[in-house]
Amino acid sequence: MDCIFCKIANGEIPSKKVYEDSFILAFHDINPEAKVHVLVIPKEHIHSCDFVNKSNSFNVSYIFEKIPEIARLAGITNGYRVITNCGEDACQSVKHLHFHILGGEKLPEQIK
Ligand code: DGP
Repeated sequence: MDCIFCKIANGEIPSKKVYEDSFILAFHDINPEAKVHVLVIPKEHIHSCDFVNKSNSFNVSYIFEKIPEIARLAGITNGYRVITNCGEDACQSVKHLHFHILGGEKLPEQIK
């Protein structure tokens, strides 16, 4: 499958890793929109929020379990924002479910 985040997950494309285990990978966004901008993805290909279902939703709860640890590992100490874009109107550019963690500075009220 020609998915850039699957290629990052399997090591074909390098990334600046923050955290990795059997199920998920967290890495720095190539185009940061905050002082710290990390993406968290499931290793399993899920197109977007629209494709979360009973058989794969474990990935989402697991990612949220791990987000505080990932934020800490990325050096975030004073709060963060978690965003996922789903579909055209939300400008989802990579069609593999991912969660943006933004922090490391005082964020504007609206970002992304
Ligand atoms: P979204 O607009 O929500 O689909 O965000 C996709 C993000 O992925 C965007 O902030 C830039 C980031 N991105 C795209 N390609 C790469 C890549 O090859 N490496 C890394 N580290 N980030 C990428």
